Amino acid sequence: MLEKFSKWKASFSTNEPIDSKSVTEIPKHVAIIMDGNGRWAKQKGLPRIAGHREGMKVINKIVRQANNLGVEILTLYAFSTENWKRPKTEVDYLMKLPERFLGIELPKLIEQNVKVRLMGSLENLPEHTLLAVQKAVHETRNNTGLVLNFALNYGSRFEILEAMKAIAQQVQSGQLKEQDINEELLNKYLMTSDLRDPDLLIRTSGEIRLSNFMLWQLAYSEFWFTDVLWPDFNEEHFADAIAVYQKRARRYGGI
Ligand code: V0D
Repeated sequence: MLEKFSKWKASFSTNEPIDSKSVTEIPKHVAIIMDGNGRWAKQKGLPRIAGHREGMKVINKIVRQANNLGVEILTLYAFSTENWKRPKTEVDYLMKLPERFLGIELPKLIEQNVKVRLMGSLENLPEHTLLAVQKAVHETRNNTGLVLNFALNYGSRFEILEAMKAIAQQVQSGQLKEQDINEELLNKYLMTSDLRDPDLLIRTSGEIRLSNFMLWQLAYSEFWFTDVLWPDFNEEHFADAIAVYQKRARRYGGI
């Protein structure tokens, strides 16, 4: 029934109603747009790839801290469907980063009981990148700690369109009725079907936009923006974001 999406979906949506009590709690799902790597390099007179390399080093610090704080899911926006438009040399370098990162970090992630997960279309990735990420997913599949969800070649509109097409097919073949289409059903067709929605979105580098990231899933999330560039982002900034999240009243379109 959902075979087209079997590579993304593992089980039904676990989104649960959230009430005001969760305000003082640690956000269960934190999503981060890791922006500003190119700008960081430019400011230092270095090539853009130097910024990407430095940005990669920040990930393990934040993973460790998120895991220690009791965050359940950390989603990192690593490469968007739009990033293919960048110069080939930069794209080629970026595609080597998953292997480089995992070569160093996979044993440490396993040690920390982290479960690696991916969202995005993996079809267009180079073979070497695909093999590295699939190995990480496989070797951490039984881990029960932090879920580390890499958004790789991910675009939210593409994700929603693919879900719409799959639902349309089901309706056309008579397996679904129009009346069956609701939020819960759409959730099941998204690449996040086995994840709750993010509680907190962090974007670094001063840009105040979503850039096609998790448009559906961020409908009720708290947003936290900082001018800090991703390579300069550290545990203290992450703690600041969580503290702000904890102070904000969360209201769901009403009282
Ligand atoms: C560059 C800052 C880790 C953002 C971080 C291919 C831009 C460093 C990964 C990674 C990138 C992805 C999947 C995975 C393990 C690691 C990564 C890309 C870029 C895009 F399973 N860092 N990183 N992927 N950068």
